[in-house]
Amino acid sequence: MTSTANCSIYYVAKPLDNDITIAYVGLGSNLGNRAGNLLMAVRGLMEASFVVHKLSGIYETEPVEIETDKRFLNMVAEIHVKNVSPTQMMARLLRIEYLLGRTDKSLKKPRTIDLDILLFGDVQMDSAFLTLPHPRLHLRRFVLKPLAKIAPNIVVPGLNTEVIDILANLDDPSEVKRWRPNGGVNIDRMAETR
Ligand code: PH2
Ligand code: MG
Ligand code: MG
Repeated sequence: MTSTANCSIYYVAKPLDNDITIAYVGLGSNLGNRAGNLLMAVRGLMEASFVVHKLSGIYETEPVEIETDKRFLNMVAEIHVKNVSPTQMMARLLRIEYLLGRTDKSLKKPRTIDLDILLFGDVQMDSAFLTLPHPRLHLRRFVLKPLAKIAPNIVVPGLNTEVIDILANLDDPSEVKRWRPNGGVNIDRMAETR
């Protein structure tokens, strides 16, 4: 048996990467193969060198403030970002939207895929191109419910309130239900997921 009694301590904690920012992206689709579009967007995020750290479950949601009666599938991703500014990140998201066939950017139209930065660390900014945190994040159940599953205790900059508390006091009556493939017929076979 080897003795370790006289060994010096060589475990040195790896220094934290200070240049990593945790961002949250909202994904939404209400046109075509909605679940396929969400997952192709996740793939697009990874191909664009974003580290997808967590994904919420997928929710089927009633359209809010938009001229369509087609229900959305929405989800939220936690992304670890390194050496990319919020504006650069948004540009990459727009490219993914475009590659997935979103050519009509009219605000009130159905969309194959919509990718919005909800939070980018504690950045607060307001430019013509991008507002952070997302200006309607705190009003929307279809964002807050999935976000609260993966980041309940994140404090939203500017509001200084945790996501879970914003959700608890929300008065958006729109329906947001967990969506499962195939109507959830094989739910008993699926692991408990977010
Ligand atoms: N996106 C909008 C407007 N309304 N409603 C739901 N349920 N889901 C969305 O993703 C959504 C919306 C603007 O981007
Ligand atoms: Mg949007
Ligand atoms: Mg958008």
